[in-house]
Amino acid sequence: MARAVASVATDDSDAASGFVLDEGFERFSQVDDVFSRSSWDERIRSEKSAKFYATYRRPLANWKSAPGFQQRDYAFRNAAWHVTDLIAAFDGESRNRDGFLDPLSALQDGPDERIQIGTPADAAKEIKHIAKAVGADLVGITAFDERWVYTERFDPGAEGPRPNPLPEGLEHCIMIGQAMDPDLIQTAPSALAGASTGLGYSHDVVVLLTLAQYIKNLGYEAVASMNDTALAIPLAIKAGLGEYGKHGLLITPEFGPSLRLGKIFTDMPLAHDKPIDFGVKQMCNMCNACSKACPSKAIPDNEPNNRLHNRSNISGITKWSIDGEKCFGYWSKINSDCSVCIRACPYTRDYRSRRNRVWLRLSKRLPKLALRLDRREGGGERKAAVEWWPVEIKPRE
Ligand code: B12
Ligand code: SF4
Ligand code: SF4
Repeated sequence: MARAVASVATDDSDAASGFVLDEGFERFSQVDDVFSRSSWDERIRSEKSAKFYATYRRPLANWKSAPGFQQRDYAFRNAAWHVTDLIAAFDGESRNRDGFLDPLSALQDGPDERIQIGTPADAAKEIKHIAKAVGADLVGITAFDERWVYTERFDPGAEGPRPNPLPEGLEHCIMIGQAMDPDLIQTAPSALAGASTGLGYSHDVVVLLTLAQYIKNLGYEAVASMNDTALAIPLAIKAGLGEYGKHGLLITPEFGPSLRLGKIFTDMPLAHDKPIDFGVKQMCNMCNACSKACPSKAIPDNEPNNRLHNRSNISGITKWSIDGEKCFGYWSKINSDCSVCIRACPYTRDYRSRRNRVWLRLSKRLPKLALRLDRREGGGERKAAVEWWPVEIKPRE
């Protein structure tokens, strides 16, 4: 299958965001992400990957006896996904799941005339206020940036590309962060930990739909998007939600990397946020906890570079990159998604505790010491799934 069409120029905000693009840059096509490739590419598609997806839809015939992979673990994981799955199926017969292959379509048109809400700074303040009231854990706003928009959407019916249209004039992007349950994450790898993913999406869906409908009710355009349409991480960095880590994920000062991202493209005039720096790069330069912990060896412990592991990496950017084929291969083996890299990262901690907020301040000034403290405290260690459940039950023989 052909790669995406080349385009692009460097943006003025790249230096502040820490983005390094070169002439080899090409926008990414969703056809090339690992999930799409598990439909059309024999390098990824296998009986195991088919079984992996099937466990999200119907019960396994034989449950595993390993703790964290038993019937109730899968029952909870799939229940956590339920609201997301209902919304994903909203546009009927289509296999282009809303929120994954298409934007969320469960929205109504607003009035023709637009309600003015003061300056862009006032409007941004109001949007953040509403987003928080609806349940968003983090909100940041940035300019629309076509470089991170997929060149094509994936069409599972045709197993190939289809257009990725966005209305003209959506100059602003609201980034939403939804925390993932830290207690569930600590049990990764497990189907139980997969419930934190499902819950993250289900909360995200409610926040995105409500906020987008509010914007539409004011007479503006709003396109609500989860994993579809565009790459979330570079937009979230630009919107000041956090910094980029060696494990290839956004790290925030509020939840570390333990969060899910959503976005709303809009033409409502909004003031933009600025990228932040709280010392992640220095920390990642001396830490390799994610790389060491990754069960599939998908996270290299190296300097940022522009090498590609395979066609599932975007090209022409100097950054840390993971090998998505290895990562997804592991998911197919365990019949659930994995969050070990989130669990292992020293930034994943409960910042409601004063002690952890002090740790975060220390991590910026003295990262080596902060890292030693984290390891001494047993940071990143796996908790037994049975400890999460209030009642112990014996697995079926
Ligand atoms: C496809 C996908 C995957 C695939 C495959 C990735 C691939 N290479 O194909 C696999 C199965 C590996 C995967 C795994 C996970 N994923 Co994932 N994934 C996505 C998805 C849907 C699309 C990303 C994509 O198209 N990647 C393909 C190319 C672009 O990959 P790449 O070149 O390696 O680039 C990656 C990063 O470098 C970064 N990135 C891309 N462009 C640029 C540019 C700059 C300048 C920078 C700094 C970074 C950057 O984003 C890419 C993320 O894959 C996004 C949602 C979205 N639309 O962004 C979620 C997303 C990135 N995943 C997410 C998560 C949480 C996970 C997992 C922890 C699983 C879980 N429990 O949820 C693991 C972590 C693996 C890891 N360490 O990265 C979150 C990340 C949240 C965060 N804190 O950053 C996202 C945003 C989903 C969400 N709605 O929140 N994922
Ligand atoms: S999700 Fe698991 S397998 Fe994938 S990169 Fe993270 S630790 Fe490795
Ligand atoms: S585990 Fe360590 S190296 Fe990996 S992203 Fe977190 S801080 Fe960086």
